[in-house]
Amino acid sequence: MPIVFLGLGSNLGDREKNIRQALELLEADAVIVQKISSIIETDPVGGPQQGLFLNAAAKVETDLSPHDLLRKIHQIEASLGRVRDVKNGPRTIDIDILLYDDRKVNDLDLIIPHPRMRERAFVMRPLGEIF
Ligand code: PH2
Ligand code: MG
Ligand code: MG
Repeated sequence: MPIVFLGLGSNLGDREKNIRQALELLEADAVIVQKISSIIETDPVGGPQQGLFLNAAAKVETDLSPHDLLRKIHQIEASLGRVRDVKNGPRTIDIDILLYDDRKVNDLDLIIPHPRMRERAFVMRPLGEIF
């Protein structure tokens, strides 16, 4: 099965619960969570003034295609109260596909590897723990 690394972030509501629930909802359906990094508190990068984030990374296995996984991620984000208004603004949960096996995807709605992951310590620190 393809191995996928996900980045998770939350800075609204019960941040840790949001991250754990997101992983449970992924596991409920077609995704096997293999490893979860520690959850770290990070300063917001970009966007408006907003509260501190909790960030984590997860190693998962799934037979879903990249786009089917993205669709599932958007459903889970919506079910956890994510409202997409301000770019890079506060959110209950953000789930990003960082890496999908060795695949490269360059579509309007999905770029893999995640184009900004390498410059973001809030992604690379947790990812480095489980990679
Ligand atoms: N996500 C962003 C923008 N800025 N900052 C932190 N600390 N953590 C995030 O997850 C984050 C961010 C866009 O997705
Ligand atoms: Mg993001
Ligand atoms: Mg995202």
